[in-house]
Amino acid sequence: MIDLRSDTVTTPTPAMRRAMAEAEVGDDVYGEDPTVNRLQERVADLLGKEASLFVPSGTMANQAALKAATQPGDEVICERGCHIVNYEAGMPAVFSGLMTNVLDAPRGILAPEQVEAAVRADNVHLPRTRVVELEITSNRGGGSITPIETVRAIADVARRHDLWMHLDGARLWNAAVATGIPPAEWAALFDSVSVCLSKGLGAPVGSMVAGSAAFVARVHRVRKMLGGGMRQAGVIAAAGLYAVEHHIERLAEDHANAAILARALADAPHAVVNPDDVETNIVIFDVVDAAGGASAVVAALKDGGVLCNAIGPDRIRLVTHLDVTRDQCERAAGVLADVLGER
Ligand code: TLP
Repeated sequence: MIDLRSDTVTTPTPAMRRAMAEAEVGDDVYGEDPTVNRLQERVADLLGKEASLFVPSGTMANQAALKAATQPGDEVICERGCHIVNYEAGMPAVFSGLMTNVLDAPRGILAPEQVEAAVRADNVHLPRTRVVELEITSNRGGGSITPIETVRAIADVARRHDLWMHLDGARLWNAAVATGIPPAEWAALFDSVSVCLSKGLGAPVGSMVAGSAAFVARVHRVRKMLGGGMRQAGVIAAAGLYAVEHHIERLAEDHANAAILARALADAPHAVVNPDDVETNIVIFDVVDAAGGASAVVAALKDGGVLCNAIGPDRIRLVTHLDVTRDQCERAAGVLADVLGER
C-alpha cells in the first residue's frame, strides 16, 4: 500500500531509532532529561525564541499555548478550516472557555483587512478579542502558505489592537523549505509558535511550543495540568532532535512528489485541482461526476493500492512524506489517473 493519508503515518528510520536507543535520559518533570533539554534549546534556537517546550502532540501544543495566552470569554480570530477549531475536539471552549471568530478565506489564507474588520470594539456587550491564530501551512487549505508579507500585515493589525499572535506551525518546516524563508523569520511575527516533529519530519511523537521564557513557563504549568509532564522523555526527544537535524531540507522531495500527484489529477476528467495551488506536501482535490463521490473514489484508490482520506463528500486529501518514495508517488499518480479517468 502507498499510504498518502497523512504525513503522520511515518515510522522512525533506522538512524532515528539508533539515536533513540542511545539517548541520555533523566526525569524531565525534574527538568533533568538532557536530551529533552537539548531539543528544547535547539528548537528555540531554530525559531529564534527565548525558550521552547516539548509536548506530546500538536493538539496539546496549540491548546496549551491558547490557554496560557488568554482568559475565559476571550475570542480567537482564525480561519474557518483551521485545525484548532475543526480537529481539536472543541478544546478552545472546553479547556480555555474561548470563543472563536472563524473567517472564510480561500485556501485558508486570511487577509489583513478581514482580520482588522473582525476585531471587536471595546464594549461591555462584546467578547474581548485576544488572539489571532494562523496556520502555516494550512492543512485544509491544501498545504498553502500565507505569504510572509501578508503575515507581517496581519501582525501589524494585531500589534495595533494589542492582540496575541499564535502560529499553528505544525508544518512550518514545509513552508520554510518551500519559500526559502527560515523558520525564525516566520516565528518572529508571532508571540507563540507550535511546531510538530511527528509530521513531515518523521519523528514518532512530539511537538514544541516556543515563545518568550515567561510565556513558555506558563505553558509548562498548563502542560502539567493536562498530564503532559513526561518522565524519561529523552527517548522520544532524541527522535525529534534527529529529525530537526536531518529531515528538514529533504521536505523538498515531498513537495516535488506532491506536484507529481497534482499534475496527474489536473489531467483527470473526474478531478478538479489547480496544480499551481500545490505549494508543499498536501494535495486537496474535488471529485466531479463520480458515482458515490469521494468515499467511492477513496475505496477504488484503495483497491488500486493507494490509501488516502476523504475530507468532505466530494473532497479528497493526499499527503506526501518521508515514507513514500518518488517511485511510489509516480505509481500512485498512475492509479489516480486510472480511477479518476473515464468512469
Ligand atoms: N493533523 C492531522 C489530523 O488531525 C487532521 C493530519 O493528519 O493532518 N495542527 C495542524 C495544522 C495539523 O495538521 C495537526 C494534525 C495538528 C495541529 C495536531 O497534531 P497532533 O495530531 O499531533 O495532535
